[in-house]
Amino acid sequence: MPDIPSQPPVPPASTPGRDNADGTTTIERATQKTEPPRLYQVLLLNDDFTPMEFVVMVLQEYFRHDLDTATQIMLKIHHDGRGVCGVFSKDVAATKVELVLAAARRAGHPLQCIMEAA
Ligand code: TYC
Repeated sequence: MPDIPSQPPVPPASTPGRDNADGTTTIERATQKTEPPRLYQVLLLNDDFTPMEFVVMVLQEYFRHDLDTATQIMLKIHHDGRGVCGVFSKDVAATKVELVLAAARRAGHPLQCIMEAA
């Protein structure tokens, strides 16, 4: 009759990432850090030629601002040289810039629209 041990066997002491005495290897799971996606501001720049009404339309149609907010943002751009239309993920910001520039060129206006990391 074999002796029944009173305690379960103690696993060998190990160092993470090292081979153990019993031929097994202990590895440590790397902690995964997922950063939140970066956000981008889309801005309009002032110029002397694009009509105010066109800029207000852009802010309403492409950035979903109401008439009052769109007018305030347009006037801020007119006075300060630039203003934020909205903050988006990179892909959405890039698409907004493309659509606004295409609409401005179609209408024959030199309006500039850019994106910057927020
Ligand atoms: N400065 C333009 C004007 O007086 C109006 C304007 C506002 C143009 C904002 C561009 O992003 C702009 N007609």
